[in-house]
Amino acid sequence: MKEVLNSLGLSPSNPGGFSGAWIGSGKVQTVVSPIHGEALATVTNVTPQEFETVLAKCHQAFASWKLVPAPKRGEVVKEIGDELRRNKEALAQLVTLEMGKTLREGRGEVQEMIDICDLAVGLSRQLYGLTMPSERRMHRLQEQWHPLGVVGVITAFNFPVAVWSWNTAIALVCGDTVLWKPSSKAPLTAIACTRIAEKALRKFGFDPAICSLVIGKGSEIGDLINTDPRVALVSYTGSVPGGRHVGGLVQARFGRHILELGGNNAVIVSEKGDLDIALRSIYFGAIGTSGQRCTSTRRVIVREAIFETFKNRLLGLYRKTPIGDPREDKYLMGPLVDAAAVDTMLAAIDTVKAQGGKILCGGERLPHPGGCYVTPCIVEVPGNLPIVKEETFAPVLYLMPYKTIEEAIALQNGVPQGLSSAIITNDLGECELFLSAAGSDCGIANVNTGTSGAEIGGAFGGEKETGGGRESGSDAWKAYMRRQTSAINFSGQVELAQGITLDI
Ligand code: UN1
Repeated sequence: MKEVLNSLGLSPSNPGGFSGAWIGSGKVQTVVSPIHGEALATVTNVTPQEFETVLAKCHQAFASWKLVPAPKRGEVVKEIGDELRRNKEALAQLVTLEMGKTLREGRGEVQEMIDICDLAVGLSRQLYGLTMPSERRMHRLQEQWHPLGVVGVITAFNFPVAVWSWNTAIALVCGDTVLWKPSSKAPLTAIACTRIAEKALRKFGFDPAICSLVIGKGSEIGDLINTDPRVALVSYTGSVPGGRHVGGLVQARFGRHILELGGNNAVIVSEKGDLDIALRSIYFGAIGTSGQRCTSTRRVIVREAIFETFKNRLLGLYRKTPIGDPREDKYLMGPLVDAAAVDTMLAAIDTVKAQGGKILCGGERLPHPGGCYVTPCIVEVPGNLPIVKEETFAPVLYLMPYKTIEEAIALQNGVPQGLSSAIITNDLGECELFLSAAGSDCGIANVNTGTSGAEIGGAFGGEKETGGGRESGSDAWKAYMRRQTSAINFSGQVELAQGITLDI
């Protein structure tokens, strides 16, 4: 444990603020691992005054960073990616220690960071604007993309490093500076990443405040970000109530936001699909990260004719789920992030029972000194019961039958969230219907693969209560830049648009 912390530049006690220098004199927080309840290190939160210092520096750094040619900014991101490659194993281990996902998933998360850096490096030479034909003679109409400003990145515990990297790698090549407020449940990984970014920025002689950090409570430090007009864009990943709060504050000052909130992701299993593919995708989707991904599979909608067969095979897998220390390869499921998460899961199970759900397996707290372990749970439900419409951030999977594909799609869409969805089918008609305007209403709609594990190349995010924001690949970068439309007249005369004449 010590070696991992040391190799990433962490000490037994760490300041939680950075903007070129490390500061922090607020509340001292002890970070405890959900694996065994042992203390990992302490972090000193920033005070509101220190927040002001950090934001002022981060904002000041924008003035020169925005003038650096984008491909040069890309070189810094390339260096961050290389540094992540060198530290992949240590960082994955720290992620596992701090929030409890399995090491194989921790490695996957760091890989996701490396991948987005590669994407952003390429993007740094492709921040294209368009030219359009002007309606006027000898005029040119064009749009170009300029850096936006400080991007406030507020992240959740479940992907403590990847979500920062999706935002940061893109924001940096776009010429923005980044102010990161990580989850208070995962501050050590945030310090480790900030050190990596600091090293890369210093290597190229840039102001390290370009990647700043503030660790503190959402209600205090988070709200300072949300309300400050110097923060041009707030990218928030978290719960629906959290997003409603952040979105309201940012909107009230006409700031921009990217909201990536809760999911309630379903897989439709058709009798025309491959059952083995269905089982593997759903099993990983539901128990991966102990059901704590926003893309976790929460509902399975199974064709009536195969319901019993599918249910029994899934139960077989669930009952032998190896649960234990996520650092050991033999375990597929580690702990939940903390004791409160266990309580929330157990409360949801009580509620679904009261609402008519039938517990088929799991849903128990596992006795463990200091760790937060549970057994993954499957509940049979007749449809979207009230509790099923809520996102319970835990390994609880609701199983429901359907008769027609239209009914299955209506069930899939019949929740307030709209992040991820999938269908398992080899029927072309079903597949196309699911992907059509009459199909899934989610930001992600997959065929013959599960709801989680989105690749960074696509834009990531969802609709309805998921918040509508998009991060990561495709053209998501446009949200991190300022679009400017220009009409350039080289005719030597004045010609008004829309055919208006001016007789003077
Ligand atoms: C999240 O849970 O906030 O698609 C992000 C996935 C990962 C990212 C999840 N690539 O499951």
